[in-house]
Amino acid sequence: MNNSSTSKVALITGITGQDGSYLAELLLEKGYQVHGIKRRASSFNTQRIDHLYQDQHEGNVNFTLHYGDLTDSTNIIRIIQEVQPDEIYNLGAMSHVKVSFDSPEYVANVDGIGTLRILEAVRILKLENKTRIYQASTSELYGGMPENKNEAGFYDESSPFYPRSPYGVAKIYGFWITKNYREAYNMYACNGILFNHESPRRGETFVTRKITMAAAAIALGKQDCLYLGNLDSLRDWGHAKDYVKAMWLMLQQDKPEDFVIATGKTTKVRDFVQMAFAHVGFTIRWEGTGVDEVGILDAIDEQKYFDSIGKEFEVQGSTLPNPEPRTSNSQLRTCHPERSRRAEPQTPSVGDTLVKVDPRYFRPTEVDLLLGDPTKAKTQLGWTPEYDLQGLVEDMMIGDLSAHR
Ligand code: NDP
Ligand code: GDR
Repeated sequence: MNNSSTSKVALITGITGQDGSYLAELLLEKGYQVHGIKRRASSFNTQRIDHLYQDQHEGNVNFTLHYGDLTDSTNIIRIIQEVQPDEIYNLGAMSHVKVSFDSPEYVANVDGIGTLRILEAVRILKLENKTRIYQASTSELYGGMPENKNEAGFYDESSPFYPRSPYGVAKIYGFWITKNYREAYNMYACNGILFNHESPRRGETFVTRKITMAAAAIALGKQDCLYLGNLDSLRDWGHAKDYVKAMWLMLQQDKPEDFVIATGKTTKVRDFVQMAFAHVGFTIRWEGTGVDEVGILDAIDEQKYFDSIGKEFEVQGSTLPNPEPRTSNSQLRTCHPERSRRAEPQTPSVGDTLVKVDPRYFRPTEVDLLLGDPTKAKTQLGWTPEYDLQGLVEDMMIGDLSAHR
């Protein structure tokens, strides 16, 4: 193991995920030796970190990947023993709330007991006085229960928990076992209670990324329609690049504590949809109610459209803007699930249905509203986010449009 320099050594579980990739970049910039645990998959799963990888034969290697899994204690103990990390960031998890209803036992094992495995490994290896641990806790612990908000209407470090999914329930075990090991064994172990954070690297089935990918593809005539679940849930969305900075700051304090990381603003899914489409000059109008609600293309700002897609895109099919609404028949045709990808690119016209509700994306129990108070992180950690929601949407839209180049 090449740990010869005096730089700090970090181990990241979940390094192939959204946060793991940004955190690895941040720590490498700070001069850390970064180790990550990746899972073996039948196809490559390292797209988010490939740019960080150096050929092991070229020397000066400060980025190392190890095969492993949070369900495998012996593997976790062996890797921690080899790496002797100063800091462990436990980001590995089955992180999709809806999917956790399908695989509840697996989620308990990875997201709940996986956290215990990390803590126990550090204890077994007698690294308590050397290794600091960050646990990826979540705003899902609050469950969006209105009565548990503070007087100002936010969730903060003192708000009670009421998880509403197998994911949330597994993560609450991770939260408490981290706190318990801190108190029982005097370990430096922190929970970051992070509210939703997104980026161009966000997994494609989370709602923001699903929306920005669809808005880009629809604008370019490569997709007909976006199918969503609950349009009215409210989320406190920040940028993952800002949030990994808070993770690092939490492990640099004199004593370990838990922190809420959030923007302090909340937005409906339907408003995020409108912001994403606005980036390409499309105005969306909502019609209908419940499962029959649709988002219709109400107007097109032609200048904005061409500015955002860039002149290098070749837009085929109908020219923009097309002021003629299509017939209701053609609206139905363009929104058929099995035809959501078009053989021939065709840009949408005013009057087209671009968004539809599909109850398949509803959850058995929903978290209706999340809104966090980051005051403690801002005052105690000096954490200052750079992105607001508009900046986040722009960054994601630019990323998803450029994927079509
Ligand atoms: P992602 O889903 O993008 O990444 C999850 C990572 O965990 C991936 O690297 C994945 O590997 C890995 N992983 C999954 N199962 C296992 C396993 N059994 N053993 C080892 N590794 C595993 O999540 P994010 O980056 O968005 O989130 C990072 C962490 O923060 C997660 O714990 C998440 O629950 C938590 N969190 C996220 C928030 C957000 O808004 N993004 C908010 C609050 C908390 P692979 O690539 O092979 O699938
Ligand atoms: P969330 O994120 O459940 O908050 O968990 P997600 O983006 O999946 O859902 C946010 C809200 O949007 C609604 N929604 C849809 N969600 C998805 N995925 N797909 C849809 O089509 C859709 N339509 C509407 C959802 O019902 C929900 O209300 C994320 C994850 O990153 C967790 O790991 C993390 O802990 C929390 O954020 C904080």
